[in-house]
Amino acid sequence: MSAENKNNYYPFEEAEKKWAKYWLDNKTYQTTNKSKKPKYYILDMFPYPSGAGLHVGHPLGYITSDIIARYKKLKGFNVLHPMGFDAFGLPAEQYAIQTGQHPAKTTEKNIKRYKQQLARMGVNYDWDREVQTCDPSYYKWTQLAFLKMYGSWYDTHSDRARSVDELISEFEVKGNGSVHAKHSCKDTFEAKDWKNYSKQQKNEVLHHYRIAYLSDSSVNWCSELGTVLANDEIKDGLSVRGGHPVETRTMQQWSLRVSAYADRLLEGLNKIDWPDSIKEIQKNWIGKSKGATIFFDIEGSTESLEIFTTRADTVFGVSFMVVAPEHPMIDQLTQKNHQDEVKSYVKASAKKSERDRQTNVHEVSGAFTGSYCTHPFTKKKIPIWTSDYVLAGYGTGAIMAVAAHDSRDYSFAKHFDLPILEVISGGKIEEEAFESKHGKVVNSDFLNGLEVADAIEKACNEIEKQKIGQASINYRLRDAIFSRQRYWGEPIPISHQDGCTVAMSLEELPLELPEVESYLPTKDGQPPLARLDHWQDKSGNSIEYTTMPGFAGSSAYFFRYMDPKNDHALVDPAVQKYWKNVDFYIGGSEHATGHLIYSRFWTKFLYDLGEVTVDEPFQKLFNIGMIQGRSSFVYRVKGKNTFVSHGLKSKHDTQTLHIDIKLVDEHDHLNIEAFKKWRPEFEDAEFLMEDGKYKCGHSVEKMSKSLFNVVNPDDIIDQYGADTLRLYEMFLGPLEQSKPWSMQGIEGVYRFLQKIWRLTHNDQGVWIVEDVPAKPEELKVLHKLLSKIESDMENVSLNTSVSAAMIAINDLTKLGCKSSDIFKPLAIALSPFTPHLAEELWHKLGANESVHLQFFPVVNPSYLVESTHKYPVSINGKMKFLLELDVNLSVDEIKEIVLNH
Ligand code: ANZ
Repeated sequence: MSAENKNNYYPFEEAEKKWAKYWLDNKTYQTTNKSKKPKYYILDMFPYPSGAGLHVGHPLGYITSDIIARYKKLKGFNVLHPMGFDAFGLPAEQYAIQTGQHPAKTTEKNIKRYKQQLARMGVNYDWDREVQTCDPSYYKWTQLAFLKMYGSWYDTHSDRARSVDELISEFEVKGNGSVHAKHSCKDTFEAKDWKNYSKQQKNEVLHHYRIAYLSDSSVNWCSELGTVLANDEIKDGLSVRGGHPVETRTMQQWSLRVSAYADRLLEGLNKIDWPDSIKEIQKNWIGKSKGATIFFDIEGSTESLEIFTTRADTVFGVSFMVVAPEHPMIDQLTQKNHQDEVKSYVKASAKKSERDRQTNVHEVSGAFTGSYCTHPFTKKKIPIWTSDYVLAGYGTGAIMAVAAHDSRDYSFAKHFDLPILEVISGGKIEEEAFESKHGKVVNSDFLNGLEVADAIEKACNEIEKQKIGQASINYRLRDAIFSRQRYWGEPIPISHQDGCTVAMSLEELPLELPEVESYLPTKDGQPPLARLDHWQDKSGNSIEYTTMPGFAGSSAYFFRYMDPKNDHALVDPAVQKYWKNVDFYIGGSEHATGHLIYSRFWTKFLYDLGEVTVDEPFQKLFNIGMIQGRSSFVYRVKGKNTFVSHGLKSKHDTQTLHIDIKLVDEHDHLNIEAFKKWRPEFEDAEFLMEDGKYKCGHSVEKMSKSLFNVVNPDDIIDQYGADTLRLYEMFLGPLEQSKPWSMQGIEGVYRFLQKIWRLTHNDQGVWIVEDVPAKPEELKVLHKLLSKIESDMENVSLNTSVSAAMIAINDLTKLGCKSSDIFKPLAIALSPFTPHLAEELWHKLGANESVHLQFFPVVNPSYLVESTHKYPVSINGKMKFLLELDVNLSVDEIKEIVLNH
């Protein structure tokens, strides 16, 4: 910057401060709920305020939504563009355990920092609408929704949630036999049974119907974190947060009956504009499978084993049965002389997480229970095994194994030397399982000769006719475990009385999170809330100890922004009717199976209750790619304090260490002095260099504080200003792509802004724009840009708009443009991208109202028509030069000019 002409330099520091204050003072970004304009609701996935603050990867989405929000305002929409914080969460609690600092304090501090960072980027949020999920005035509504789920059941006839009171009335009149519900109740009872049930029995039955219910469920338990984790919180058998081991345990837990909504979650995908990849992930997650359940009688017992299969056509190929180690009948099935083996097998598989069990398909393991079933058609004896490749929570937790046509069954049969019976022709079953669904059925009695699809139908019909089973649909989607054995979450507003659950009344909400002396579980493994003596309701009943999971607070926050201060409802119905749902939702794809499923479920539930008028929360979804970091490494000779340069490392036995990227220059050379000061242990370090320099290694990884590769947007704003940061983030490339952060090119973007300044100011820094009419060539440049921005906004292709703006400014510079007729619309068109600079120019152009309150200039197509065309001229088939000629010339005229040339 030193070489710059100080007089003719865009003083971004002053300008950005001035306009930030102006927008705040004038409440430029305030959004009203009453407007005749069409609405547009654009939303960022709200962040968890982490202690590390924002790095340059985070703003990519925030800047994108900011640009689109500003553009939509200019296009005449009433735009809702709020921001808030997903403020409950594990890191603040872990930090509290280590330091004793209350998580609310850390969270508040982090939020403050986030807001400062966001404000510096010039984002146009209406901060009056901010929500924080840890604020009791917010979580009151999360708790209320939970209570409503507790008070509801899912009626499959009317396909919606209904009140449990209505269900009780039905039980009182006719029992549960004719109730059409999504439930988990194994017993059928009549009205008189219901009336005779004890309070506790009724309580238990109702939990099998409630949408928010208590049950013994098999959960992923992480003892290191002291809590249960959802499937999407585990990767490769370890917790995503912290990488700790996870095992399967059975615990009493609150769950939400998300599975009741499986079909609607699937169908809803057809009416929303989301990336196909995310829809596909959700479809697989919901995993609808059509098949049949079949009962196999157990030898020597009156009971039968119910299995789920999608391949009823292969029923004659069954050579053994497999039940999950957690199957409720496992003890009953295990014969005396097999007990030791089965027991130790069940114990060992509890140590594995469900993911492990699904992914480690090559490790075959299992145990024979000693029991047999009878084949429903052939009446042959079939051994019953247990193995953890069969999952307890899917289907019936038991399968009929068809070794010849299912690869997992095939490996199992090979391993344990069980028969492999071919029933579909076309494969080489001596080598591998033949899993194709095309082929003719063989060795199968009444199914012989049929194609697979026809055989499935015929087998199902026969199964139903002989009453040995029925057609059935299964979903992979599980109910969502809703209990966390933690402190820093929403308290669950339920108390326990004589073994029954009691809902708090709505007037008692919010049930505020109390103070505790320690954030650790109690000695006997109870959650931190169990430490309190007074954690009781009005009647002295103890209140639930677990708290809600992370997804609770983010499942309906988008409705709260519409009406954030309402004391009487999550959102006023009229206000919700105006804003409907989010038009454009921006965030990362990592939420595909978590937040983006739960919030869709939650919305559908609120819709069923008539609380909102939409049943999909996010109409259009856009996934922003990740900005990765470029990490730097040094290589330490094992056991010594000696570091070898990158090119020499193969000659030594070294250990690779991440180091702060600030210690490395653009050629990857280490600043040795700074490195020695970085950590006391490196003070006496020695170096083996190459050509007198220490060269570091590098790689592209996730941007993360722990990898020391984080770039702070504040540093960039200090050096270049917010407008440069904004433009540069857009300039990096297509938004949906992931890409490494690099500083190459930021100078060019910075110079572009200075160029705009020099176009409008002379060498002495004096404003030189005049009220003179624009020349046609200048208008053409302007309108080309306007039209490009319009189409790019629709396609969210903002990098190409930035390049188009650069070209336009170059062209206007060449044309020596001075006309305010050009600069006025240009300031408006650039304002979404560079809001500060545009506001500065706009005011210099004589305005006294913000540029952000204007209308986007109307594109005039007549300016876009090219008046000349560059004709390629070839001689003897070789293109020699281009000749620019008027487009209105006739062929003969062109011929003449070319020949004369
Ligand atoms: C017999 C059979 C023959 C099967 C064949 C497959 C191929 P999707 O499509 O995923 O629903 N299965 C059922 N319950 C299971 C459980 N709890 N854990 C593991 N596997 C289970 O798959 C359904 C198929 O997966 C079912 O059809 C069953 O194996 C197995 F040639 O039954 B099949």
